Amino acid sequence: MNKTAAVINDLSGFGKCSLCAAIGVLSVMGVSPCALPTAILTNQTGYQNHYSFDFSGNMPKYIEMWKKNNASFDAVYSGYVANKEQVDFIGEFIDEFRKPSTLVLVDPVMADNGRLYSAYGKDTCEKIKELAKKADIITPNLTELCILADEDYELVTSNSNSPDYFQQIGKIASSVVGDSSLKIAVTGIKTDKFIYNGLFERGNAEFFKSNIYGTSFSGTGDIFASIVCGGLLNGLSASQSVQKATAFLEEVIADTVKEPYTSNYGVNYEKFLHKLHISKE
Ligand code: PXL
Repeated sequence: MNKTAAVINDLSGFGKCSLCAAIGVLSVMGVSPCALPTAILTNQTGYQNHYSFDFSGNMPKYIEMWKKNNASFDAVYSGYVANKEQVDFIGEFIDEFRKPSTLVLVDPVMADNGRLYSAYGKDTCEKIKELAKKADIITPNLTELCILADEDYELVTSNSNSPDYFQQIGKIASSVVGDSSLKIAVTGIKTDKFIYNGLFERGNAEFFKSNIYGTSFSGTGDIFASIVCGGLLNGLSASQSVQKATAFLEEVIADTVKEPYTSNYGVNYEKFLHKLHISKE
């Protein structure tokens, strides 16, 4: 039987992100996603016009009904929240459904390119910092890592071409790990020449290089986190999973920029999804 992942994230009509990305990626990797929406949006919030239906009022029913139905998950994977109370809810959900073998992946969605997303305030970020401590692995972008570590993103990235940049980011990641066993997969570490994803695990740092294509795209963080989740549930190491996600996104982005594109619409990943297929035969 397929492994199952409870995916707590929003459902956006446009943006190729969140639940849309997670459902496609996990399914092709042989993992059954069980969707718990945090909000239903016409499109992700980067678009100038969007409408968000906050799903908070319905979320407790999921814990109640899923428990009554004896639901059980191999992973709990959370992402975008519509308000700070939902962060408490996710913590509760993890407490209710976590078994010793459960993978808890928290994607601490908050911000990108140095800017908070429009639905996020400081108090939500403070709660997400606490939620991250419950995870086995988190998948922040560099902006989110800086928020988790109380570091100034502008200051950190102003050092991006110095020889000690990667060491500096390693130290920032270590400050978030503290003496826990948390793993951190960080996306979007940019230098003049390349963009890297990093993996920080048990005091080790590894970096995975990609070419730069000039723009960031909606949904790539969600595709990344979903591949890492699927990889880990398929028995890949964190390093193998991050490598797989990095290589996949590099190919997808290289293809996306061959045609007219918009950052808000997201990437041409659908035609590449088959490459993530993991056969269980
Ligand atoms: O991919 C991050 C994300 C997820 N969900 C919504 C968003 C964003 C980023 O803007 O707006 C609704």
